[in-house]
Amino acid sequence: MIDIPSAESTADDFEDRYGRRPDGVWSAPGRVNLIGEHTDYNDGLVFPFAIERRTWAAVGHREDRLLTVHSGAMPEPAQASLDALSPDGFDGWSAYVFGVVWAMEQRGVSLEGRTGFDLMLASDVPLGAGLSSSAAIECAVAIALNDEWELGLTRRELIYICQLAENGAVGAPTGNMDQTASLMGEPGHGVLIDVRAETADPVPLHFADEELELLVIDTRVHHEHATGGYGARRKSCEDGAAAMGVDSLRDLGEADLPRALETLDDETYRRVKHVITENARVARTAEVVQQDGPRAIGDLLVQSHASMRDDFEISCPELDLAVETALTQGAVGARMTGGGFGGAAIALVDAGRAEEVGAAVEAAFAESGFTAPIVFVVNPAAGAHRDL
Ligand code: GAF
Repeated sequence: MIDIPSAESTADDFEDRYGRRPDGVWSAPGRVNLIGEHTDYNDGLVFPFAIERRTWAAVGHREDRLLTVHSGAMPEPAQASLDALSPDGFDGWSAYVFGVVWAMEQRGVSLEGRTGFDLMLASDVPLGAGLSSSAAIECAVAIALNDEWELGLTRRELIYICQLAENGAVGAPTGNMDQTASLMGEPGHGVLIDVRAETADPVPLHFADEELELLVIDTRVHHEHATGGYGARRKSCEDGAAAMGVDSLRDLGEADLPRALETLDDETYRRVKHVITENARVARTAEVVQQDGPRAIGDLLVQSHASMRDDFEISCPELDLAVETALTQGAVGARMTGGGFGGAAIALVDAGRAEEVGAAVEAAFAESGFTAPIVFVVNPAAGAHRDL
């Protein structure tokens, strides 16, 4: 039997490891992005939601200046000192934890006179599936330390701290969609994010009211945003904005596409076109879901996938097959979700048909000789909070 972690089990693991009860347990969720891909670092619009899969952080204070982290998923604990925090010294996964403390200091939190902590992490957010397992760790640690050290930081400030941890300590040049979804999610709601305006508004999704379920299809093709295509896409967007004479692609709309076609080389044009049209699709999806309900957003999801497959070129055969099969099986809409180059697809399906659609995707993967996918249903869930 697989042990699914919880706040209680994480507190017990803390006690087994450190010989005392923790001061508290906090948790933060992974996320699914409903629509709006690679728009966040272009100052754009995004529409993700937090999911029930979470990372728990049990924390207890220490008398000295050391930080110790254990995780059930990792064989070795990691340690750092509040007196010598530098991203160069963070090893592997511990950068997600110590990076948050480093980022707090970078953004003006004084570490002077503070004592260290012991921490136990547990998570059921799948790693490398494009569901923000990394943001879930960062946000759980950030919200825990905000309480434990009585910092009084706002959620907006925590978003920027966690993004800085990801960019400066982990080394992934991401935007802040994942951290925003994890910190601002609400049960039953999507989070409509306007990165430029610094807003994150809850929008009811009504999946259950409309007898729909959201299926995640983890292709198990692993991706890594600290290296590879993600940074290359970001650079194309920056180059495209510079060539068009604007600060960011958010300054462009669909009316600018003819000029972009004349100005940019073919590849940069297609990257820019994806971002411009994706921003428009996010705005439309938020309107349509409120006016006509979630059954009416299917075409927008499908168009988003086509744009990522053909123009932004971040899909892969497994993601395309997952989307095509789900649609053939009658899904209302389907698209890849997250940074791309692997990870997961989502499909909005009639409640009760999730198993059938999942089985069809599994069969199609087997027929193509792909690794068996992992398919599960997610629900829009609560953002980061204190559990115990
Ligand atoms: C990853 C990044 F972390 C996000 O910031 C976002 O850019 C996403 O890819 C693509 O939309 O999840």
